[in-house]
Amino acid sequence: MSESYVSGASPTPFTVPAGKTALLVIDMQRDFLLPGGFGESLGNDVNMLRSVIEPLAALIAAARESGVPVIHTREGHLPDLSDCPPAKLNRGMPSQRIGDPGEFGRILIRGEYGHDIVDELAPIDGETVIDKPGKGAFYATELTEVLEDAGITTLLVTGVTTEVCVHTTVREANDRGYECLVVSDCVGSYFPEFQRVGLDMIAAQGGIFGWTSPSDDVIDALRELTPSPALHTNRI
Ligand code: TIU
Repeated sequence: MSESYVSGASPTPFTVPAGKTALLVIDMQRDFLLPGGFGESLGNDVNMLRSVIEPLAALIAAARESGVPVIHTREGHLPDLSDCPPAKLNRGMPSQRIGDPGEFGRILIRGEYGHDIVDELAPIDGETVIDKPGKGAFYATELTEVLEDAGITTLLVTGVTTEVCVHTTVREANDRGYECLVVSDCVGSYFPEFQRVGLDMIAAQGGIFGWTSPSDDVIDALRELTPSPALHTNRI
C-alpha cells in the first residue's frame, strides 16, 4: 500500500505515506534514562522514563520491518562546551552541571558513555544519528537536509522528554511544514501531569501541533505499508 492510516489517532485519523515517513527517536540516552546521569542531576526520578523503552523497541522494529527510516537524536555538547550557551550551562540548580564528571563520563558530552543511546534502542548500521546542542532537533543540526534529501514529509515522533525535547522538536517541525504524530506510550516525562498535558496540547484545537496515538495503532498502520526492496535499503 502506498499509504496507510492510524485510524484511532487524535484528533482525526492520521495518514502514513510510504516512502515519505520517518520515525524520529529523540534523546533515548543513558544520561536521561539511567541513575547517575543528567536527568537525575536535575532532581528527577529516571525510572519514570524507563517504561518507554519496551514499546519503543517494538515500534522501532516495526519501522525497520516496513522500510520506514529510523532517525535517532542525542542531546549533547562538544568537550570544550563551545556549543553550550551559559544560559543552558547555568540554568537550574543541578547537583552536577553539563560537562562535569558523572557516573557515565562527562555529563551530556559527545563521545561519553552516558551521552549515547541505551543499549535496548541502539541504532543499527546505516541509521542516521543527529547530534543536537539544543532541545529541538532542528536547531543547529543537519536534520532539515537529511529529511529533504530523503523526501520525508511525515514524522512519527518518540523519545524523551515529552514536554521538553519532544515538544520543542514537534513545534519546530510544524513550523517547517512536517506532519507529526506523537506516539503516546513511546514518549516519556519525569512528571505524570506533564506527560498527560503535553500530549493533550499536541492534539488540542483540531491538532494544533499534530496528532497523538498509542503505538499499537501505529504498528498496525506500519504493517499495512508494503515495503519495496528499494525501501528496505532506504535508510537515511
Ligand atoms: N530535562 C528534561 O526534561 N529534558 C531535557 O533536558 N532534554 C530532553 O528532553 N531531551
